[in-house]
Amino acid sequence: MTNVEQKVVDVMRSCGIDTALTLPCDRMKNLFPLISENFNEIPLTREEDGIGIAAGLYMAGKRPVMVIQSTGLGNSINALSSLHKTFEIPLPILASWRGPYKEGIEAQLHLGKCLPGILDSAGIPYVVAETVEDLPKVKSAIEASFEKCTPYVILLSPRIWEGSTAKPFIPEISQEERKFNIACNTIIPKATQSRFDMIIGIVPYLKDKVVVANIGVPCKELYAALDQPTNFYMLGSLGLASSIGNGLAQGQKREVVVLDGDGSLLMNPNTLGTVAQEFPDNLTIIAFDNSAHGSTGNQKTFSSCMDLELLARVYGIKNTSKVSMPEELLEALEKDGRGPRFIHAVILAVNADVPNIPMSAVDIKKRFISSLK
Ligand SMILES: Cc1ncc(C[n+]2csc(CCOP(=O)(O)OP(=O)(O)O)c2C)c(N)n1
Repeated sequence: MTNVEQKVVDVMRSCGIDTALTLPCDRMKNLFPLISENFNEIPLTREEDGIGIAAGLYMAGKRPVMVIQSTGLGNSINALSSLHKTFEIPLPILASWRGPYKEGIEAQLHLGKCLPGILDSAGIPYVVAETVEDLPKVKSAIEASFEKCTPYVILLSPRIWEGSTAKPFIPEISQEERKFNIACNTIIPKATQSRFDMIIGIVPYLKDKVVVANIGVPCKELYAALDQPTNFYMLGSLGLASSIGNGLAQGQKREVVVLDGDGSLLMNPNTLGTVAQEFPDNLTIIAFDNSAHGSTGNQKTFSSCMDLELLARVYGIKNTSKVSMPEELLEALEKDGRGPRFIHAVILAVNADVPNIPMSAVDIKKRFISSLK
């Protein structure tokens, strides 16, 4: 008789893993307490957020894994393709493979059956572990992920846990009274400045900071205003700017400034919750709010009907502010105050006429990683 869960943890430790991004599956429920005990655990509310955080952690010098249900791979294919595959970033993913083995939930069957084909055609390597004898394959897959700089999926069949001696563990959740004090009588000022005006205005602050720029025009405007090795230019994975910034802030000590957008944040607002929970005090998120998908032709977002600063506060980020002028943004950045910080910057839906970034994804990544060493 073997404690299979402990053996899986031993394999992860032998590969130098330091951080585990987790979203549970019932079949692996006895693994999660051991994960919490043995690694820095970052619990997720959506797997894509974890893909971005993991990329940031890796580029900051950490060795993260994800431990999720296989359905979460379905949520993550674009992020894995446009971030990890494109920039050649490693990420071992231990996924509880639902569907093919003794499955009781009909909704698990289709994706579970299609998953190997999906991974094959996305060029994401995978192995299947069905019994304890397969654990050396798990170790090789984790090592190959880091050596070959690719995501690598380890499909853990529910069969592997059968007969394990791991202690069943259901944590007790105490539901005490919770009190919140969130001011909501806000005025969102009229926008008069463009995103580019704002970026130009904060160049003195951004110099030598670790900066993550949202996909599309924001990246190109940052490149035109201030290109530097400590800039990470996103080329895809919409929604993950703040996730990547969160991982970078947690993985190293320098201050990280994220130039995010309203469209991006509304695609992945739960990243604000993860930031609030993990509380990296060296992280500042600037939400450039033009109430539009500016990079794709100004299609309206519903940020015009809401207050993004309030959203950040509702998620639990306490240090927030609102600005509409470049000098206000600079002042907010320079003001002392512990992070994580969220600055709502109201801007016009206008793009500067700036050129494309003439660097490949891998060159952006290599230059960026070297600058953090
Ligand atoms: C998953 C996904 N959906 C749609 C797109 C197309 N897209 C690229 S940038 C963008 C707009 C982003 O808007 P926002 O974050 O507000 O930034 P802005 O361009 O306005 O500064 C969209 C919709 C994409 N790249 N990925």
